[in-house]
Amino acid sequence: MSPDYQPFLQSRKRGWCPAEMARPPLLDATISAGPIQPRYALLINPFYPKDPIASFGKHVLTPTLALISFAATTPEHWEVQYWDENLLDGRPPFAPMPEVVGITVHLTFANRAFELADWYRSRGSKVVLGGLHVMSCPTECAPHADALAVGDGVQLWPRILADAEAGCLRTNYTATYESDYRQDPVPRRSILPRKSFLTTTSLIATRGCHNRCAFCYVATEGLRMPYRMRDPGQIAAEFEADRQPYAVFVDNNLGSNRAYLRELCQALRPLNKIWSAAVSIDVTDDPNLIRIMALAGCTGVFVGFESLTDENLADARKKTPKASDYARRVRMLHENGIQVNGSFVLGFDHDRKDVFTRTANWIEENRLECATFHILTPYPATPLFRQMETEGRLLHRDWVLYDTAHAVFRPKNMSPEELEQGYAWMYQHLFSHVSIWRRRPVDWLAVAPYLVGSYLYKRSNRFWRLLIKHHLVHAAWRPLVELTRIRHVRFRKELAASETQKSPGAAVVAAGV
Ligand code: B12
Ligand code: SF4
Repeated sequence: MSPDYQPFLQSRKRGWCPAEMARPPLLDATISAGPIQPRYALLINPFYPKDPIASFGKHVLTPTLALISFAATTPEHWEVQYWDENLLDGRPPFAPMPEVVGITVHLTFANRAFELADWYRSRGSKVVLGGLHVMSCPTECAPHADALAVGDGVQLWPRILADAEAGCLRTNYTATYESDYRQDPVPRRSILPRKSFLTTTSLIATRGCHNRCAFCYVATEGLRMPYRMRDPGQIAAEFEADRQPYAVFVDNNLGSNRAYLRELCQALRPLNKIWSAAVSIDVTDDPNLIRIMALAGCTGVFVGFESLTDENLADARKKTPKASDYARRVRMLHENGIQVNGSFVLGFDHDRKDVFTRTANWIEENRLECATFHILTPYPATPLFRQMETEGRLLHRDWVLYDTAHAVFRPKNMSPEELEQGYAWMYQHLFSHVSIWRRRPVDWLAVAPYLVGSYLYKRSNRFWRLLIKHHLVHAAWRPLVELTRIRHVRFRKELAASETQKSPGAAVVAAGV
């Protein structure tokens, strides 16, 4: 095992975690270089360790679009294969050896990406690294790559392959995020292993965000990502073409431009399908838009509340309503049958040791169906990172631990250990029988599907591992998802007929990623 995974494993004593969820498959050094297959490109989503106290299900809810978005620009005379190491299928393919290997790099799996890159390069493949970590730390990535792709892969990939083919690959390729987003091709979903995801329909309608929170990758130095939108009709057509009942929007914030979201909902409504998306809570400024979202099939939203303390939100430069108004806004979503998966960041400068119980109580009082917790993490090249670095508060630069499940900086009002313990307590508490029960929907008819969803999603990691290992994720969930869709279509008819709706239809799928 690579020593890079040791600190991670040592710190993971908090739940059941089989080896294959904690460490990647071995890259056998004794495998010798086979013949290179010309015009064959392999795209790899590297392994990252899973947090055993959170749900393993989250990782196979829907695929990342990082690779399949630009795979769509591969010229026809090239063969392209997709490999996601998190699907537990062992080491990535090597016979025949690809001519080009494209790897997406995030900071938490940068070490694994480098291991893979070194392994393929030493056997003759040309390795191209791209993704968020290449953008924020290019000099760290460069020694492991034949070429770095900084920025939008959709623009870069065809250039890279053309140069590889002509034998003149350059070491650096850069592109902005400012092209006309409507010109992008449809992501190439045909290369995804359909059986391995709850739904293969990850959709992305917009890029960017109207906020620029100091801790978010959107605020990375030098990154210009204006809010760009695809045509609503393009998105509806993609959803229809993938033949799945349920889609997950992976947009940073689908609610950044409300006029656009309204148009998108109009395009989605006739499909009679269901979807979830990340939105910021200010989307509830317009109650009519919430109703329109529900009528268009929105069953859940992933909301970055981040904190219940206004001073923390101000420090993070998040433009958001007052935390005291969050409860009313959550009620509005619930009244329209939209489940709320709240995302909370722990360890801000105004957080004291009571933040854990206070946040957990609020989640229960407001019956959030699901909640996701993140320890505040300064991503390199963000304003938060600079601040922590200047204040001498960073504990280390061991990126594998920058996974929002570890304290990597010195918090103001508690110790790093207390922060990690509080974070672990929050998951254990919110996934407990008693808390799941306290958060049941008000409407009794919605309680059974809520309980099924909660128990399968939150308390079944052994089951998830089996499903993933045996490619049964899709087969096991499809009937439940279809049932949710049918219930939701019925609910929408009632909602359309009534002025306001007070008896929401519950979903068994968790909202958002
Ligand atoms: C889907 C998703 C997931 C999925 C799948 C993740 C996976 N890697 O398989 C799930 C739910 C499992 C997940 C989990 C987590 N995620 Co996540 N996730 C996303 C999300 C919402 C969408 C990703 C996506 O499809 N983007 C759209 C694609 C098209 O954009 P892109 O990735 O930037 O790719 C483009 C370019 O970068 C470039 N490119 C990328 N790779 C390559 C490679 C080559 C060769 C080339 C040429 C180009 C290229 O071309 C692409 C087209 O322009 C993003 C937010 C977002 N909207 O991006 C967060 C995000 C990536 N996740 C994040 C985090 C923190 C996590 C977690 C650590 C959170 C947690 N504690 O649970 C976990 C753990 C996963 C991990 N260790 O990486 C952060 C990462 C921050 C950072 N600086 O690294 C993000 C940015 C969210 C945020 N706003 O903070 N996630
Ligand atoms: S609202 Fe969300 S996506 Fe937008 S900058 Fe803030 S954290 Fe990032």
